[in-house]
Amino acid sequence: TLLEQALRNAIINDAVDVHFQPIVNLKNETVLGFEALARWIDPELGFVSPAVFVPLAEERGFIDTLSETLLRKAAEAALSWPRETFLSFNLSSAQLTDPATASSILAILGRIGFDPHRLVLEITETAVVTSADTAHCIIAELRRAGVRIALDDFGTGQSSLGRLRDFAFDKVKIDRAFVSRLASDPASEHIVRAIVAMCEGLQLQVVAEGIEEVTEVKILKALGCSIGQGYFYGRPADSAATLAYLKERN
Ligand code: G
Ligand code: G
Ligand code: MN
Ligand code: NA
Repeated sequence: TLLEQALRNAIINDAVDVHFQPIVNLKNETVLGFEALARWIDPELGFVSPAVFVPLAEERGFIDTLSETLLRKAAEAALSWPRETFLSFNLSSAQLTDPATASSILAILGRIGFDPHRLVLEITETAVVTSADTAHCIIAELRRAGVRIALDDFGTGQSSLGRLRDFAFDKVKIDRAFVSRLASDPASEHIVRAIVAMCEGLQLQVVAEGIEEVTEVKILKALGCSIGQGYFYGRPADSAATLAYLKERN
């Protein structure tokens, strides 16, 4: 298709870019890390969302190439950040069905000289369901090298609490659907409170996604959630703007 060909060309021509969104300590607003988010503006098609082109690349079998390009770009940019600042990177579910994924990620980090301890990989529940055994092996290999794993979009999709026990995660990211309803919907508040308590018991870090309002920050803090991201703290921005953002804060 036209879109597929345009995306293949964009990858070859290095035209798919990576932007970064801050992840902050809600108590003192220090920046802890950034989530890398793929961005592509095609000269003819205009802005194409990663929600469209990532699934397309998965379906057509070139998600590995796309993801390698994105990780290389993201890690290269992150080399200019303070050493304690982590890089959070989204893995697609198809990548967790391919046993070669762990070694390919570690090889990219090695070539760039990016410390695996600074990398967090975000995976979704769907990803660990489709190919559980392979996903287990990939996650174990990455964690042995120091990479941390975050369960993304928690609470939506095929949630099973058992997965928090069966898989070794380091962090849980509460889906923004709960965060955006915090101020208006008591049920969301109960759900977030329960997730925070459960994660505390399991010694998992909790990150609230999609924070847009100061009211949400206040409720999250009262519920014991101390890490978050969202437009309230910063929209995804390119690597130059991200560096400027870091300089301004230090
Ligand atoms: O930032 P935005 O709302 O446009 O992202 C839309 C979706 O695309 C989200 O689900 C996000 O996780 C996903 N996404 C963004 N960047 C990447 C990426 O580099 N790799 C993968 N696999 N997914 C990404
Ligand atoms: O699926 P994942 O959580 O990786 O996707 C992150 C998506 O959420 C990205 O597309 C990003 O642009 C978007 N996002 C980040 N912060 C906010 C926010 O505060 N509000 C909304 N509506 N979207 C956000
Ligand atoms: Mn994510
Ligand atoms: Na998410």
